[in-house]
Amino acid sequence: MEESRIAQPIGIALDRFIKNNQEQFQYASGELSQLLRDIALASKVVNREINKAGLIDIMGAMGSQNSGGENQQKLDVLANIRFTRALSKGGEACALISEETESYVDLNNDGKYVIAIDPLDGSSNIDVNVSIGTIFSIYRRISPVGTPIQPEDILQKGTDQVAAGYILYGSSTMLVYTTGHGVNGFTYESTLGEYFLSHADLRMPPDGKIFSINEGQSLSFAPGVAKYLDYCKQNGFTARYIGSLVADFHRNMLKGGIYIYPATAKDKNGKLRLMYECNALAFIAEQAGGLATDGKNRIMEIKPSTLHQRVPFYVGSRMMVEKAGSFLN
Ligand code: P6P
Repeated sequence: MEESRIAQPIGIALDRFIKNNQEQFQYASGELSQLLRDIALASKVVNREINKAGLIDIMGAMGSQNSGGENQQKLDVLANIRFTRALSKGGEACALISEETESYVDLNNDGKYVIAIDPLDGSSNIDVNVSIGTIFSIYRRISPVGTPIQPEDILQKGTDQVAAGYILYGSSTMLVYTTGHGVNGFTYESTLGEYFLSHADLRMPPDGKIFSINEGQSLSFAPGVAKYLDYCKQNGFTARYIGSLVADFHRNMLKGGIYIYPATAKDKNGKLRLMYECNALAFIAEQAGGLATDGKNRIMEIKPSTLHQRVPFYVGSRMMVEKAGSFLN
């Protein structure tokens, strides 16, 4: 059944849009507004720091590593601080799962929501001025409000998400999110410090001719992946790989396409993280008519076993993801 999508005029401010739609949110509506407001606020601060990165000493590596052993960029750490602080002050979140912290962060036992976030994905692109992004998922806690966080609050399946989104710090900065009633995109107007609806009820083209994959690792791809790439080339598809997941995903969302990060010799389960990268983009893709799998299974059906679990990731236009799967299985 087509869920109700309240049409909103292009140009409406994010706050007003959230208020106009909050009765669609199946839980206490004001809380979602507060959570999204907290995330939007933090993104405005991160956006400002990204835009002046070349002018102040926040480029380059920290000299430390994150939970996955990846070198942290200075802006990774800054972004993590900004989002953690905004969500902590907001009071709605009880726990935060972040790529930048080994365990989850206990925020507030009275909070009703768990946030999973990649504060700044693709941050190695910062120094070369390539688009980067923030990716987030919002879950409802399972254990009683007011009690300590439990493991079941943290390791929830993607189908349990109540909202998800990304911020793309690109030629313009955009916030794109869903609460399960379609996908809407907002463009940031920095002189006003506000996001405005620019892409109402986004729909991912059911098919496409763009494939995004790092073929530098193709020698270690499974045969089915190699065969699918041959199929793309034999049919004259275009290769586009920015090296920044949110940017590649957003382009495929608008133009149609598939993004693939498969298992490789280096990353036996792929490189991308289920909890704070794949689930959020899978939710958005499906809400826009697309599809996300690990090559075989629907991403959002995967039961997480660890916080920083990696999964192979095939996401984009439904017919392309299905076609890729037909070569793999
Ligand atoms: P590779 C960035 O580190 C990231 O997580 C995604 O944003 C991007 O698509 C991918 O990894 C790039 O990885 O191995 O192709 O450099």
